[in-house]
Amino acid sequence: QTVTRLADYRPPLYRLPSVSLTFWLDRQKTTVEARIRLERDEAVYRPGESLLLHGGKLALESLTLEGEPLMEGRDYRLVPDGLELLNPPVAGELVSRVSIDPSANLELEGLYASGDMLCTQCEAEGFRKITYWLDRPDLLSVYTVKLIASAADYPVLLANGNCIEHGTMPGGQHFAVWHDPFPKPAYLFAVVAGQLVKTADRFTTRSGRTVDLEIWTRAADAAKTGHAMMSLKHSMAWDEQVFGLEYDLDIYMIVAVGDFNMGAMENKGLNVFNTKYVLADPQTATDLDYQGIEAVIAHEYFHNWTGNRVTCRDWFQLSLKEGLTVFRDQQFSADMNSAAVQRIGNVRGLRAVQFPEDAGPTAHPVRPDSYVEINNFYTATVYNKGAEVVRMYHTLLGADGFRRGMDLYFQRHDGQAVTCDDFRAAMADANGVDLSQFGRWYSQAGTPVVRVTDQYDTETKTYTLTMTQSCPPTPGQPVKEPFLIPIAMGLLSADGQTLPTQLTGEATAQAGTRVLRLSDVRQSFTFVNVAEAPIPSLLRGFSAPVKLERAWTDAELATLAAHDSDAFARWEAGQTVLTRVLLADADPASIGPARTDLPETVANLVAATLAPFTGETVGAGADPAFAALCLALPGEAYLAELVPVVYPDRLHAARNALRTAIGRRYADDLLKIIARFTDTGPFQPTAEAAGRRALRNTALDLLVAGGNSAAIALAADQAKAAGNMTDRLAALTALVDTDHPERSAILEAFQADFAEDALVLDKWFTVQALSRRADTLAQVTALLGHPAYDAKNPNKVRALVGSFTTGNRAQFHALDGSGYGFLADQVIATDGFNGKLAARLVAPLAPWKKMDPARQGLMRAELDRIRKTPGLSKDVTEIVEKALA
Ligand code: DPP
Ligand code: ZN
Repeated sequence: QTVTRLADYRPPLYRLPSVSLTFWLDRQKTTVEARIRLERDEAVYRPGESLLLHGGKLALESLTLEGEPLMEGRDYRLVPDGLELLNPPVAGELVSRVSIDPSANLELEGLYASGDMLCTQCEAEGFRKITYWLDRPDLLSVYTVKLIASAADYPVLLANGNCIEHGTMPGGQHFAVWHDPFPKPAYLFAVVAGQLVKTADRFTTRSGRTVDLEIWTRAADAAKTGHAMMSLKHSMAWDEQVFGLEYDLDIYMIVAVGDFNMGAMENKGLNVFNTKYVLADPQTATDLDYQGIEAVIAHEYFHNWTGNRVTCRDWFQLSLKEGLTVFRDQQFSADMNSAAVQRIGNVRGLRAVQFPEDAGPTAHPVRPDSYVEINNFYTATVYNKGAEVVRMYHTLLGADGFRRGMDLYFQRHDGQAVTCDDFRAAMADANGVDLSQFGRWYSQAGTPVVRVTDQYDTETKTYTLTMTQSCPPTPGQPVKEPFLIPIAMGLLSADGQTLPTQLTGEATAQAGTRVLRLSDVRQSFTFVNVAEAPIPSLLRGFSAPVKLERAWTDAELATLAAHDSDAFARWEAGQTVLTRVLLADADPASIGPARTDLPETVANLVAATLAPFTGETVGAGADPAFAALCLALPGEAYLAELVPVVYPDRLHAARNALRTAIGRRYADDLLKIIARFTDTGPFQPTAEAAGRRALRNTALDLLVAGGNSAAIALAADQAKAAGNMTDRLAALTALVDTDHPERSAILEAFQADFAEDALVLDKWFTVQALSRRADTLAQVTALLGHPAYDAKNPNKVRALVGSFTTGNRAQFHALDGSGYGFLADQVIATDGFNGKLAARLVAPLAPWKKMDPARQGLMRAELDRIRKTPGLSKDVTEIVEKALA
C-alpha cells in the first residue's frame, strides 16, 4: 500500500493557470479533450524530474505538446497512477484526448451515469478519472468547458461558472460553453447533463447584485424543491449578516442526483446534491429531513467562502474547510431553529459516532498525518470534532473575536490554498493571543477525559475546583500532551439559584456563564465569596469535545436538571441520571431479570419533564422539542463508549426495559400529551410544530414500548393514514417492533403508496432494518431481493444494510455471528464495484477489541475473511488492516 504523508508535502512542480476542456458526452463513450497551459515552477522543480499527471481508468487517444505529437516511451510513459511526462518543458500547451465510459462507473467518482443523466463527483481525487491532470487541491486553474451532446438525450448542459455560449450543431447535437472566472482546484470541477427542469428564484446581495438561483431536478421532483430554495436564500442572507460574506458569481445552481456517495458537493457555482438533501414535501419528508436539507444546503453554500475561495493546501487539511463549514452550518441552524435543541442534537451525534471513532482502531487526529486512501478520512473526526475545534475558538475568543479572526483569514488567504495552522494563526493574530497549545487539537487524536474534584471551605467561603486532564493512547500516539480546554461553567445554590462567581484575584463577581481555561495536566480554580457549598455546572453548551467526570450526587443532578440556566446543562444532567441507571442495569455483574420498576431518580426526572404538558394549559416556557430530547434515553453506541467491555445485548436490554418501565408508569400522562399535540391544521415545517410532533411521537414510542394497547392501535392508524411523513414514519417505527396482526399489511400498504418514490422507499427499508423483533436479520436478508432494492445505489445500501449494522446493535452483534457474516458478505459484494461505499459499510466490524470475548473472535474472523478477498480495494484494505493491527 502506498502511504501519503503530511511530512512529505511539496508544492506542485508546475502551475496550470488555465485549461480548456471539451466533452463529447455519451453514456458509453465520452471523449474529453484538455488544452492545458503548463508553466514550470523553477523554485520547486529539480533538474531531471519527470512530471506525473494523475489519471485513472482513462483510455488515451492522443497527446501533443505545442502541437507536436508525443511518443510513448520517449516523451511519456503510462504508469498506474497516470501519465509521466519524461522531459517536461519549461512552459507549453499540452493537449490530451482521452475516452471514458460513464455507464461502467459504479464507483460514482469522476464522470458517471445516474438514471438517464450524466454527472460528476471530483472530491477528493475524481478529476483524474476525467482527464490527465495535477489532481491536488493546491493547484488552482481557470476553467473553460465546452459540452457537446445529443440535444434529445441531454437537453440541459451545465458546468461551473457562467454560460457564455450555447447553440445547436448538425446531427441533433448541441453545445454549451461555461467559463468560471475564479481559479479553483480540480476537486471543485463539475459537469451535469440530462433531462432536467429548473426551479428558479433570485437573491439580491447586500451590495445590490442579483443572483439567479436554480435548482435542477427530474420533472417529477420539481414540486419538492421549495424548502431547499428557501433554505438557500436564508443561508445567503445569514452569511452576509453574520460573517459579511457575499456570493460572488451571478448564478448559483444545485442539481439533485439519485446516485451519490455522499450528502452533497460544493462545486463552484454548481452544487451536486444527493436527492435526499434537496427534495421534500410534507407527505414524503420528515421533520428530520427538512432539518437535514436546511443544514446541507447551508453547508454547501457556506463552502463557497470556506473551502472554495480559501481552499486546502493538501488533503490533510480537510478539516480546514469541513470543520469550519460544519461549525458554520451548525450556527446557522441554531439561529434558524432552537439553539439548545440544535446543540443537543450535535452533541448526541458526536457522542454516537465520533467518540467511538476516537476510541477505536481508525482513530486519527483532526489533521491526520498519513493516509492510504483519502476518502477514508471524510470522517466524524474531521467533520464533527473539527467543528468542535472551531467552536472552541469561538468560545475562547467570543463572537466578536472569532469574527475578527475570520476577517483576517479572508484578508490574508482569499484565493489561496492554505493549512489549519494558517487558520489558527489568523485567529491568534487578529486577537493578539497565543494559540500555540491549541494546535494540539489538530495533531493529537483521542477524546480527552477531564476529572473534577472540588472542595468548599465554610470558614473562608472559598470553593476550589480541581481538574485533571488525560487522553487515552491512540494508534501511533501512545502519549499525549495537555490540551487547552475551555470549560464553560457556573455555580448553583442547593435550591437552584445562580451564584455569582469570583475567582481569586478578581475585583468583582460575574453573574453568568464564564469560561475557565484548563491548560495544565492538573489545575485548580478557586472562587471567593461563595456563600454556600455550590453545585458546579460544568461544560455548559458542551464547550469542549471531552468526557467530563465528577461524582455529582443524585440531588445535585436533579437540581441541575431543573434549574441550570444553560439548557444543554439541564439536558446533560438528566442524561447523566439515565446513564447511571442504564450502566448499572447492563453491568454483567448484575445478573437478574430485566427491571420492571422505575428508580426514583428517573421517575422524578420523567415526571418533571412531563408535568408542564399535562395540566390545563402548557406551562410557561415549556419547550416540547426539548422535552422530547430529555425523554430520549442515551443511545447504545454512546453507552458502549462508557464501559470497559461491551456486551451489546445487555445495553440493549437495559435500555428497552427502562423505556418499557417509563411507558407503563407514565401511560396516563403520555396519553394526555398525545391528545394535546395531535396536529389538526395543515402541516407546518417550523421548529415549533416539529417540536410538538417530536414530543407526541416520543410519547407514542414509550407507550408502545410499555405495551399500551390503545397506543398500539393508535400507532397502527397513524402508520396507515397520518397526513404527513413525520407522524406516519414515527408510528410505523413504533409498530414494527410489535406483533400487531396488521403489521405486514401496513408495511405492504406503505410500500405500495410510495412505490415511485425512491427516498420514501429508503425509509421503508430502514424502518424494517431497525425493528427490535428477533427475525429482523432474516427480513433484511429477504429485502435484499426486493425489486425496489438496488445494491448499486448508495442510499439504498445505507438504508437497509447500514441501518441494520449501525442502528440495530443488538441484532448486528447476535452471538451466533450472523450479523457479522451478513455485513462481511455485503462489504465484499459492494467492494466489487464501489470501494468507497464498502469502506464506509465495514466500520461496525472495526472496534472488535472492545467487545466481550465471544464476539471478539467472531468479528475478527469476518475481518480476516474480508482482508483475504482477492482484488480488495485500497479503501477497504486500509480500514481492515487498521482494525486487525
Ligand atoms: N465536500 C463535501 C461536503 O462535505 C463532501 N464531499 O460538503
Ligand atoms: Zn463540507
